[in-house]
Amino acid sequence: MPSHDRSRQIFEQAQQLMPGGVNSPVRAFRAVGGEPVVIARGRGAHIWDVDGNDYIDYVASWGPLILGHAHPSVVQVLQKAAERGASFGALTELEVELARLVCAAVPSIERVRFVNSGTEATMSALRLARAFTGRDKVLKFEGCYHGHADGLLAKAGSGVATFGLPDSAGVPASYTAETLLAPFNDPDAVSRVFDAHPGEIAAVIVEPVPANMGVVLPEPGYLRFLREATERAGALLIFDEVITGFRLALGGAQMYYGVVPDLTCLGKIIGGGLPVGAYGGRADIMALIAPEGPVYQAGTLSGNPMAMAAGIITLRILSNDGVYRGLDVMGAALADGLREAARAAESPVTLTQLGSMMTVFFASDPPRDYASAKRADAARYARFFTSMLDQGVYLPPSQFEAMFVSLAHLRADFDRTLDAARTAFAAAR
Ligand code: KE4
Repeated sequence: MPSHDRSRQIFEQAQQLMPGGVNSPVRAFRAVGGEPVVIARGRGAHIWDVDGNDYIDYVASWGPLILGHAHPSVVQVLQKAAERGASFGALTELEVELARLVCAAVPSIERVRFVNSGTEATMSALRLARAFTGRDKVLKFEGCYHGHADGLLAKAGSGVATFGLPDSAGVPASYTAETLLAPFNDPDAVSRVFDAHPGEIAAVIVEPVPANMGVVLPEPGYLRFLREATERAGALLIFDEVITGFRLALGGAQMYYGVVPDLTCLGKIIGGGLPVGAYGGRADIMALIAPEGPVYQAGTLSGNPMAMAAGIITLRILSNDGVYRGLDVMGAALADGLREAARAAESPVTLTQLGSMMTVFFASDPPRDYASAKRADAARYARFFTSMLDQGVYLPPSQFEAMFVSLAHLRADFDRTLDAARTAFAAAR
């Protein structure tokens, strides 16, 4: 068994100083038990903890590290950017270059605003949608996560498509009263919400391929239905592509499925590992953003040169021919290998995979929405996770997250992963 003495020491100190000892809840391993390992460094597809244990990493910092850790080109541009000065709070040419790359790649984005997180991106996109339509209500889907802005921390009340109730302490009911909810993959539920609130809904916000209830695939025609239903109702369609943006294709899920929203939220990959979020879309809508229009949104470090430099080199590398075909092949190969390993261990597992993102559900059927995803056996996932961690494979510490393959993963990494999985599926029985 690997030693975690140093991790334990550091985590003990961390808990004295920071709530849960972490700066984001999921990192505390509470969904899988045990204590988190403290990471010292990463390179390529691998990370090492402070006790020197080596892990094949499938968290990728929750998605951003699609090139792998410490990619030489990213390190180089960051060193140069740091030498020129980390931030000026003024326009730099780097912002123009990253904006050009994003607008060229993402079908819906004619103009873009950079912020510092996915939360800021979705919060700002909703404010913009409300201003553009003059309407107050928004519709989101159970199990989809769009960051921690008050109005988006809502869960379904009683019944199905109802007013949202706060999903966190400290959020007044009035802040989620304008948030409507429906199950994902249920067109009738969406129609019922629009019928119940004619002329009131500013926007529908959706993860086009939800990854925050584990990876759940949109059923054929569902995204097209949301596009047509919002157009009919005079509401905007917002794709939260913080995870799927530049992950599923250079143009994200909207390119992959051929459904173009009015606004798109981005994050993670476009920062190359540094804090960046963005929202963008139709030029006539984006024209409402200050200082051009009346919708206020601002940020001290928005568009900072370090993050822009990392994002630019990342998107340039992703723009090379064959990158996404390679990621698709690798993702499918790993998913097939994991399915085979689960079958060999007679473990009832469903593996949902699209491109380089996937989730191992301890369930007999692939979930289609949050209610079915929640029926997965999270306790078995926790046992699987722990066995994989002890064998040097670092998976998301929650059943309701996504695993990511990067351009840095090698066949040897997959072979080692599948060896570990055969043992871990048996341990999780
Ligand atoms: P951030 O504010 O964490 O940068 O982005 C929020 C966000 C928005 N939209 C989607 C689809 C997201 O997945 C996220 C954040 N993702 C989580 C993991 N699923 C971040 C990990 C964490 O919370 O620590």
